[in-house]
Amino acid sequence: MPSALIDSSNHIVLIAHKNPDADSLGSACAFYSHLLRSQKKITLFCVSDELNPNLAFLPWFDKITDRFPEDADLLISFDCGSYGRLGIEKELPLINIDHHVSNDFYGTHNLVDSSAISTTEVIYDYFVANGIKINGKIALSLYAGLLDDSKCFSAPECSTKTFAMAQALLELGADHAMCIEWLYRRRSLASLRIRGILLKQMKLLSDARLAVFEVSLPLLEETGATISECKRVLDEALGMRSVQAAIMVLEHPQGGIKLSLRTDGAVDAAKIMMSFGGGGHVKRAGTRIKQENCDEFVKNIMVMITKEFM
Ligand SMILES: [Mn+2]
Repeated sequence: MPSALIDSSNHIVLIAHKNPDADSLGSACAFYSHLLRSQKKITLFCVSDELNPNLAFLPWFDKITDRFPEDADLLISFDCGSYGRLGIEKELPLINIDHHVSNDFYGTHNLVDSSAISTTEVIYDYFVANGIKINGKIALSLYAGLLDDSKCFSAPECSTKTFAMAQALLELGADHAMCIEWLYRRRSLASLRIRGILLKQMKLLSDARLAVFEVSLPLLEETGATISECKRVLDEALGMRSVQAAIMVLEHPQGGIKLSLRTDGAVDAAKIMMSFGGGGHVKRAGTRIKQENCDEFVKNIMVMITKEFM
């Protein structure tokens, strides 16, 4: 059991994935609060040096570091479907806590539940099962991940369990208004500008079943939008009645391209992205292609998606 590994370690590093979202960071922050009660050294680590400022309301946000400690003896990763998403390579025991269907069980121990709507749900279940007390900071962190991964409780996967967990966390001190304000209401000028441009440039293919967005590097620079701000239009496109899949081809500032795919579930996004080195969930998945000329890749992916419509 993971608890034996935790008990026998001295310095635990909690890892959120590259460019972390509210689920990954919320999970790590919740676990940080929990482990602070032990007499161990705990480090909250993320390889990305620039974190989304909309996540700054999470407890311990200012404790997150991109410097990996030398005396670490245990790693715990949160919301990372594959080892590559951690952005580090260390020969240390690892507990992998996640909910991605594409998770490849890279940990020494794997606490993976692909039926969970968020990684924070996996952690909530673990805390409840082990009688671990959930304080206000933990409740807020877990709620943030639940709210974000359920798309503000609008995802069709929301179940009675989702709402029961939400109720329990609110009763334990999670602040709903604060999460909504930071995760949904606060938007930058750049994010509104890019939204307008991308919706205007959206292409519809295959009888308007596939929506395609292209984001060039100059467009990113000119608007100042972040990658996650760009990706919001994917869900909006899926709101169109004819659209079953929406894809974004984004020129990555560090070279190559980033592909993000959202589907209504009829097309398995994780399966498609896994065949191009990525991963994710049935309805949302992505991959990063680092080579320079990616046109052939993109063409193949489009063909694969359209084939799934048959
Ligand atoms: Mn997640």
